[in-house]
Amino acid sequence: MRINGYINHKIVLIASLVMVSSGFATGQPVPGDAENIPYLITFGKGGKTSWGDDDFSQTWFFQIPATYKEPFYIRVFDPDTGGEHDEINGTWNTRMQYSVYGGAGCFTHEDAKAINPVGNYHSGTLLFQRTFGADNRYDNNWYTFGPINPTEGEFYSKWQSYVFKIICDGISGDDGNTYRYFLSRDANSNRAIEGANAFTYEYTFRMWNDLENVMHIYPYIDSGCIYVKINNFDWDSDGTIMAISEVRKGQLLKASGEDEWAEDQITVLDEEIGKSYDFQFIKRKDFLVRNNNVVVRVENQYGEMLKFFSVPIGGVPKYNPGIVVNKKSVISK
Ligand SMILES: [Ca+2]
Ligand SMILES: [Ca+2]
Ligand SMILES: [Ca+2]
Ligand SMILES: [Ca+2]
Repeated sequence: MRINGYINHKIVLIASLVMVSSGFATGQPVPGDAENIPYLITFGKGGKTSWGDDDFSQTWFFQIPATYKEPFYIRVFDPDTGGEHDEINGTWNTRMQYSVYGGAGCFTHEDAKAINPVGNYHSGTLLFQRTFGADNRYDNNWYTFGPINPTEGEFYSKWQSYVFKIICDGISGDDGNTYRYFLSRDANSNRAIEGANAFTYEYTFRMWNDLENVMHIYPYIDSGCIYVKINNFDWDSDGTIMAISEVRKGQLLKASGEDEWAEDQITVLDEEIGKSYDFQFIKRKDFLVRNNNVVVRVENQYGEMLKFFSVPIGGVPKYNPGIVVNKKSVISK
C-alpha cells in the first residue's frame, strides 16, 4: 500500500506507541514475537566455538513494572539437552545450569552487564537453580521456575521496574541446547504480564532452517549514542545482515564467516535516538546453511553494551523516505 510519507509516518508512530504502551502478548516470549527467531542456543563448555557459541553461557534479564504485584513464573521450553530440538555432537553428554537471580546487583553489577561470563556475572541473590542433561520429562516441554514475588527483583528507579536475571551456563559436554523463555503470570501456561519486557546484552540464537524466513533483533539506541560498533560471530557467510531504521533504508553490515568475529560501525543519526534499530538476518538463497547459530552484540562509543529488547522500544522501525534527516547529524561524524 503506497500512501504519502506524512500519513505513513503518522501511522508508524501510532503503531509504535500502541506497541510500547501495551507490550501485551508480545513482551513475554524470548525470543520475542517480532524477532522471528526459533530458539536461543547455548553449548556445553566442551563444545567448539565453530558451532556458533563464543562463550557457552547466555544471560537474559526480565523487567517487571512495579505496578504488577502478583507472583510470576519464568518458564523454559526444552530446557534439556537431548531428544528434540537440540544439536547433538557425537552422543548426548551435556548439562545446562539455569540460575535465576533477584536482589541488589543482579542487574546493575558491572559484571552482569558485560558480554563475557567472567567475574561476578552471577551477581545478586540466587532464587532458583536447576541443572538439566538429557531429560525426557522436559524434552519438547516446559519447566517452570517460581512462584517469584516481583519485589524479590532489583528495583531500578529509572524504569520504575523490578529486574531479574536468568543465566544458562553450559557447565559440561559439547552439545548445543536450544531453548526459549516465557515470563508468565501462570505456572502451567503462558500468560503475559502487561508492560513487562526482556533484554540481553549478547544475543546467541539459532536461525531457521529455511531460505525464506528473515530473523530480526532490535538494539535500543539510548541518548548519548554517537556511533555504535556491531560485532557478529560465526555467521557462516550465510547471506546478509542489514540495519534499518525510520531514516536508514537498509545498510549492509559486515558479516562473519566460520568461527570468527566481524565488526562494523555506523554513525547514529539524531532521528534514531530513543528508538531501536531493526537488524535483519537474511539467509543466502543459493544453498541452505543448516543449523546456523550466531552471536551478536552492539556497543556505543564508550564501550557500553546496548540492550536487545524482546519488545523493541519505539516499535519495529520501518524506513520512511518522507522523514527529513537532520543534515547536521549526518555531517557530524
Ligand atoms: Ca556430545
Ligand atoms: Ca530437547
Ligand atoms: Ca534444549
Ligand atoms: Ca554459525
